[in-house]
Amino acid sequence: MAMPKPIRLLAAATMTLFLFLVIQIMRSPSNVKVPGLAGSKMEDMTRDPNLDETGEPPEPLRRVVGHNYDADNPNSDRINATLLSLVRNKELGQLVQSMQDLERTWNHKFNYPWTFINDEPFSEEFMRVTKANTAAACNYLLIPKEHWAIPSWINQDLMQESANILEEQDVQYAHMQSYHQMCRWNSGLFYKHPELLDTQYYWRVEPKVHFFCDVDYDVFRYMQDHNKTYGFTVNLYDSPQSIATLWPETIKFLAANNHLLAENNAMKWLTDKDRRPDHNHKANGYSTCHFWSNFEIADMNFWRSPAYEAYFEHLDRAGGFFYERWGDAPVHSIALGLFEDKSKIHWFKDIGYQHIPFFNCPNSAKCKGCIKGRFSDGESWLNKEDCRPNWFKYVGNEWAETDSVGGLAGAVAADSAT
Ligand SMILES: Nc1nc2c(ncn2[C@@H]2O[C@H](COP(=O)(O)OP(=O)(O)O)[C@@H](O)[C@H]2O)c(=O)[nH]1
Ligand SMILES: [Mg+2]
Repeated sequence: MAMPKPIRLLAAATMTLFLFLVIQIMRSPSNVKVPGLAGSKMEDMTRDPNLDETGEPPEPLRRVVGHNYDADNPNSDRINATLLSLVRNKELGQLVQSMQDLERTWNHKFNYPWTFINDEPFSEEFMRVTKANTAAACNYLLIPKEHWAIPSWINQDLMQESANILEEQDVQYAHMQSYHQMCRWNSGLFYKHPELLDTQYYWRVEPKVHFFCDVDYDVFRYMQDHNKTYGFTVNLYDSPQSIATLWPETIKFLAANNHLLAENNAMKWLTDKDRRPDHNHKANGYSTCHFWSNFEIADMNFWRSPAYEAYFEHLDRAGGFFYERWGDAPVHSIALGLFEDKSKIHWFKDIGYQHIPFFNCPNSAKCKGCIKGRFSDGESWLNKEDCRPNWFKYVGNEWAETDSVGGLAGAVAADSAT
């Protein structure tokens, strides 16, 4: 029996729509484009720059010469900096593993002091074992109670209710109060510890991380000599559910403090909505791109600046460290992206690093134990959490000039020759 014409038309339209959808799904991801060849920028990553042979960043670089970095040299070339680890006594074994990696690849040469910090006193065992794993000086600090405590203006009932909602949205650590306290402390309090007030640079080290590559220059001197504020290894998307109102609060802050915006800021990296529109949508205008802050090499003077102080104060009063689960990573990253000149943010590409489940693993004979270019050793969907393509697109790849040909540097050269 012949179908009536309207039904035939409907069937044809449905078939066309179905075919269109199948083609869309089977197409390679739409965000893989030809790399932009303007200067050192990349429109998107078609190839991980960690596959290109990587050496050291540009000179000047300070190296070990004779005894200039000996642990007991009172006139050493070390500058005002420390390796800094917030850690619990029960994490001693995992911390020692991180220490051993960092001592082997870098600190046995430069002997920067370690600072361990805790909300409870360190055990005798903790102090004995950590000291035994370095020739450098070790300091053990207790966090002042008022820095760690949940602030008086936080409503505990609301906090519990909010944690229930976050948990329903699969936000990790929703009900773990200490995790919220840790994120707030790492955001706006660590550099206010009375015994750190005179320290300028720090390298944050967490338990259970790995370092893979020999680094033969003083990274703190690199920061100082090259006028860098912040160094990262891994650049990621965040879980939008954990920070739903962080960007709206940031916009409110900016409305009254627009003058604090750096001229050469990284706003576009923070607000991109092309690559993961859903993330931007759920985070109310924030791409969720951030530097993964379990690794940071940075200048505390940025956190001590009036701009950051005012921003942290605003966020702290808004309560999102407890009513949501704002992490120190997005908070630090938004502040850097807005208030700092983006040329002062450095990708430590040459520092091979892992914090489960992500890596920064360069292609270099100095690296052992990681697979060059590997971004994650978890499920393959984790690869889409990489936010470096946005960083390269809006800020650039500072290594493009120095990395060996074959990768981006080669592509740029080839393009300008035509
Ligand atoms: N002293 C102390 N350190 C903590 C506490 N919670 C987390 N940390 C430290 O904060 C850092 C981040 O915590 P971690 O459990 O690694 O969180 P994740 O990496 O986000 O899963 C690590 O250095 C932990 O040792 C806490 O309650 N007390
Ligand atoms: Mg960790």
